[in-house]
Amino acid sequence: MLIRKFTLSAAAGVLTFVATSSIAPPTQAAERAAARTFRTAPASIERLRLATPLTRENARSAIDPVLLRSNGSQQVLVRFRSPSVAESNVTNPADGIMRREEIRIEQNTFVNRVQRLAPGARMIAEVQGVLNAVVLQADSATIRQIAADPSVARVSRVIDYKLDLSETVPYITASKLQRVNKGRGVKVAVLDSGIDYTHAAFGGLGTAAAYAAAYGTSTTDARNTTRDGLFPTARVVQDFDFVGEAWPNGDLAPDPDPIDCGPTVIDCAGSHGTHVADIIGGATGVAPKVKLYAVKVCSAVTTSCSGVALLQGMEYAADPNGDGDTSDRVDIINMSLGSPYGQPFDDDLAAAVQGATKLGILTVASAGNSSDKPYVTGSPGAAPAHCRSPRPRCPATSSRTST
Ligand SMILES: [Ca+2]
Ligand SMILES: [Ca+2]
Ligand SMILES: [Ca+2]
Repeated sequence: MLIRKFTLSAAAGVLTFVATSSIAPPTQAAERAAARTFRTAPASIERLRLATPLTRENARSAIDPVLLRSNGSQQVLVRFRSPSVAESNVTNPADGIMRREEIRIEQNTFVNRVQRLAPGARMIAEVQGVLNAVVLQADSATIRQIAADPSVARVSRVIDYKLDLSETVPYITASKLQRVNKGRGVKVAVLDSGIDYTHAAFGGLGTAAAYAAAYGTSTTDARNTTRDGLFPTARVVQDFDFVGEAWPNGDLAPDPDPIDCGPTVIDCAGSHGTHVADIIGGATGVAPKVKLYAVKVCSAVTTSCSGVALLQGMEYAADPNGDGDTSDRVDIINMSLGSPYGQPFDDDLAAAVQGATKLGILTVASAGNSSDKPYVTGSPGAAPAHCRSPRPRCPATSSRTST
């Protein structure tokens, strides 16, 4: 048997519902495509359309025009003409430290000048490394004077950003479903790099101390091989680690704790599974009431996923307690991963997807992450799984859906 290596998809939101029963003849498909009404972008994006195109030149005005129309005290970001540490092309750490101190002196001198013009102005933040800039709290009446300082390149608004999921849920029309059921009663196995079940998005404490208690402080820490009395939790209810922390640089080393290897751990490439699980069933996810099964099948130190562990993980999802009775199977298996160019007839994981579908499990897998080239879907997303009707958990339609 050829054991493929599967790779975590870069964009967890690019998914294909694998379960299909038939492919419509080309003529019908073409007619449906011609009649399809495409959704418009979310309203918040429509509102962002510009009356005139944004160009490099008109984007570089010295003062953000919105600030000139503002009143009262404002937070403004002031960028300077002199280069940041990053822009200074320093070649050793000592020069970088020296350049940072030069910039800091320049910034403090500038702030002193501003406070002589506007005594109420104060500095909120300063950066020298990635950008040479300070953030000021200043009265809008003084903005032109601030921008006139010879060291200043630009004065602009401080823009706050928001989590992408806040618009994703309504855009994929999941909001309508959430009004009916937020996934309550649905079991979803996330076959990935594990889940950080101590994360606040899953009802955990969300502290570094809680994570360290569950994972430890290095990939060789024994705490990432044991449940330590910290698992299961209310949201992440079942789990298994089919990989361990060393593979592919060492042997597969299964253990009962699939906690994801997070960024606080040295030499760690994890977190993908936690990210995917948050999209699915985190506090602000698509279906925040689902029960998550954390099935670790991907490496903690690379982006590879073990073909062996994936098959074992699918088997686990179909019969979590291993007693041969699949009535305890999950409802959905999510695999945000794939192998480029895989085809259903020569891929064992695709065959396993078909088997899981016959057991009544809907499998969701990534597709379209390999750019615009032939066979872009890859495997197991290309699996021609059949859903036997009338199984209550089978999709009602027979269409393949890419989102
Ligand atoms: Ca542990
Ligand atoms: Ca483990
Ligand atoms: Ca069972």
